[in-house]
Amino acid sequence: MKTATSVVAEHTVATVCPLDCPDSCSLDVTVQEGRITAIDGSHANPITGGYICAKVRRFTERLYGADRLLYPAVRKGPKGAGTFSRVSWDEALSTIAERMREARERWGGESILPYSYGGSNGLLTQDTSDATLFRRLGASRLARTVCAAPTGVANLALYGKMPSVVYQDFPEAKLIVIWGGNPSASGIHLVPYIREAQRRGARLVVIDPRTTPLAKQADIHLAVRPGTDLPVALAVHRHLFEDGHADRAFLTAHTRGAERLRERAQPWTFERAAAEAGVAPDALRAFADAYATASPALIRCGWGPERNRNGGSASMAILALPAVAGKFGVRGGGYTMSNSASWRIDRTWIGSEEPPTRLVNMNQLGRVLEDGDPPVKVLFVYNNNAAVTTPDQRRVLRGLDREDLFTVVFEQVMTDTARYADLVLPATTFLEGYEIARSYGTLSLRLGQPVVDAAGEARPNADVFGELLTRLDLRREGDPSGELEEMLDVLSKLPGAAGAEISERGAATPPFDGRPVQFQTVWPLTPDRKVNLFAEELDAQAPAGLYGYRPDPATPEYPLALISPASERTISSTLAELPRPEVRLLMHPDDAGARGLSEGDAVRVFNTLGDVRCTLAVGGWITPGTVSLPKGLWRRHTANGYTANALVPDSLTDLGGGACFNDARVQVERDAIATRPPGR
Ligand SMILES: Nc1nc2c(c(=O)[nH]1)N[C@H]1C(S)=C(S)[C@@H](COP(=O)(O)OP(=O)(O)OC[C@H]3O[C@@H](n4cnc5c(=O)[nH]c(N)nc54)[C@H](O)[C@@H]3O)O[C@H]1N2
Ligand SMILES: Nc1nc2c(c(=O)[nH]1)N[C@H]1C(S)=C(S)[C@@H](COP(=O)(O)OP(=O)(O)OC[C@H]3O[C@@H](n4cnc5c(=O)[nH]c(N)nc54)[C@H](O)[C@@H]3O)O[C@H]1N2
Ligand code: SF4
Ligand SMILES: [Mo]
Repeated sequence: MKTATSVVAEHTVATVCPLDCPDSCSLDVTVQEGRITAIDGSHANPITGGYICAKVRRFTERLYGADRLLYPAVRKGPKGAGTFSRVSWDEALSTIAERMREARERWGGESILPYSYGGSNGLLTQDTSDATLFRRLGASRLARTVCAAPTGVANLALYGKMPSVVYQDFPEAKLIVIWGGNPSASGIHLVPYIREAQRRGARLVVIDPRTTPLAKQADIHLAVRPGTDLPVALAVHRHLFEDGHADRAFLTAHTRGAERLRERAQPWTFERAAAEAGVAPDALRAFADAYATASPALIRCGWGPERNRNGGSASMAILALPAVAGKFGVRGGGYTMSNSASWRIDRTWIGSEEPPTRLVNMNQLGRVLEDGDPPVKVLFVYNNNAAVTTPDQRRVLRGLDREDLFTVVFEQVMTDTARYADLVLPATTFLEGYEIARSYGTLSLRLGQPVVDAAGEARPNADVFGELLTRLDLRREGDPSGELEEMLDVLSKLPGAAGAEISERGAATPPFDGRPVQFQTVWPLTPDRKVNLFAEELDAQAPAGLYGYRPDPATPEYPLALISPASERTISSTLAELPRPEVRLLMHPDDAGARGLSEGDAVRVFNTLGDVRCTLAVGGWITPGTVSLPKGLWRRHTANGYTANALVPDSLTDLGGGACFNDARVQVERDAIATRPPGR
């Protein structure tokens, strides 16, 4: 029985999860005496349905954990060692301002490189005062290409990023194709809608080198070799055109370039594409037939197909299928890609008054740190953990190790990147500040609000970049100052009534009733409102032409394709500091047998770029010839402190300058060091 003394004042605050995940969950956060005691899903966003993922339920372990950064600090000891001593904010900010001034005077503004990606992924913590600061400084610009660049180019070229099918309409489909996506880990709230469709009789196709949880339940699973989606999709196009399944009326009325696409698909017979992808031609034919004849048919394109040399053309070919097959115009038909553009929020004004400067592709960070001209002298990392999430990790670490580089890392926890900082700044989390969270899975735009006070001296991005604007004499009249003003400024720039609605009730009314139907309520946003099946400018950009296939980079020395997909433990590398079971490289039994390896062995995964030492898991749920390590590992998770990115080349995708994470080709052997007897 509760007595008066045992009742501790407890209250619940409603907010939203802004992390880089398509679901954008609405949260109920329980607070007791100024500390968060529980985080759970609410029903404010119907998609959340009262539950959230296990990792964000554990977010308090990050908030109050030993890795949390509480004070600004300067490096003591060698770079990478992670030894720091506390300084005041005033001292930290004046040091940064001084170093930036110095670099700009001596080496030019472009010697300053801001480096950031999603972080809290909302509209407030990036592309606001940070962008203003770096543009006015004349710093190098960053091409944010580590994710979604190829799919973004494809979706823009084909459809002008037309809004796409949301989770709620998946149950309307009679055929669902999950193409290189694993929502069971990377967007868990989609899964019940797929199951509902299956209950209603829909067929499920999964195209993935791994037997993902959904692949296990699929009617057809094409376990393709990574990087071969382009031939697979082109073989389906060929079939549609050749066997009378192409929707001629739709093609004439709503598309251009169909003939060029047909020509490029022509060489890809089922047999040839299947051989390239390592699947049975009959299975590929069965998929093509099922797709041609089902309605509504829905393709959910994930981010697996984009992360290789053919990623742009592959995404184009996949997303073009519903146009050629005539799958639009019905609820539950068409495609799903990122919906982040669906709110039509224009942020191109940011820094547009400043002259353009050098554009650095973020996937080549190591390269620019080593060989940049002008050299990078000040690196300012925020919303990102480059030391583990960027290709060619060894080169990135060599760059971060440069004694003449002044690195600032603005972070929530002591990440592997923060360990390389000359100066670390503590950042608030989404539970300690405001955020405007825009979903890219469904259509939701919600306000996140501070639930508790900031830990230690942590400060929000807006405050820190705003303060630097002042200290560098770059502040102009009308610039918002501090987090609250910045938020009001962002709200005032949102289209239509969105800003007012968010101020009033914390959420904006989604466009198209939140459930767009492609070619019924939403149409392509291309200049001529048609689907552009063959963008000439992309044909000129792609090294092998648009829809041109570049062969597998495997060699006899490095025959295995290494992939590193999203795991349920982290969001990219966020939350990787939490305890987890031992990390293992997954390998098919045939590949293990051929190397005399078995479950639990210490192995060395290597190529010319580097090696990763870890433990082996053997299982049939990955296709032979492909091995897998989780995305988002920290250096502490492997025996030698390297992650999958130590094996990933910094080459770029055919379109969009994207990362080729899944073009890593490797060999695996027993780890001679680890198996040496102790005391060597
Ligand atoms: N739990 C969790 N959720 C996340 C994230 C996370 O790290 N953890 N990350 C978030 C972010 S940043 C993103 S971008 C999304 C990504 O979400 P997803 O679209 O699911 O992307 P990935 O996990 O990269 O890969 C998806 C699937 O593609 C397969 N795959 C790999 N290479 C290929 C290929 O060449 N072809 C095909 N057909 N399949 C391939 C992989 O085996 C994997 O099952 O998830 C977001 N959600
Ligand atoms: N091998 C391999 N590597 C990959 C991928 C892969 O599939 N394979 N996937 C790639 C993909 S899809 C993505 S999106 C990238 C993501 O790579 P990153 O952009 O590095 O993402 P995270 O690892 O989540 O790191 C984000 C950091 O931002 C910090 N942060 C969050 N909110 C704030 C804030 O408000 N202020 C400040 N100052 N900091 C904040 C977090 O604490 C976290 O450490 O990783 C890529 N890396
Ligand atoms: S990470 Fe995704 S599933 Fe987890 S709480 Fe956030 S939005 Fe929801
Ligand atoms: Mo991503």
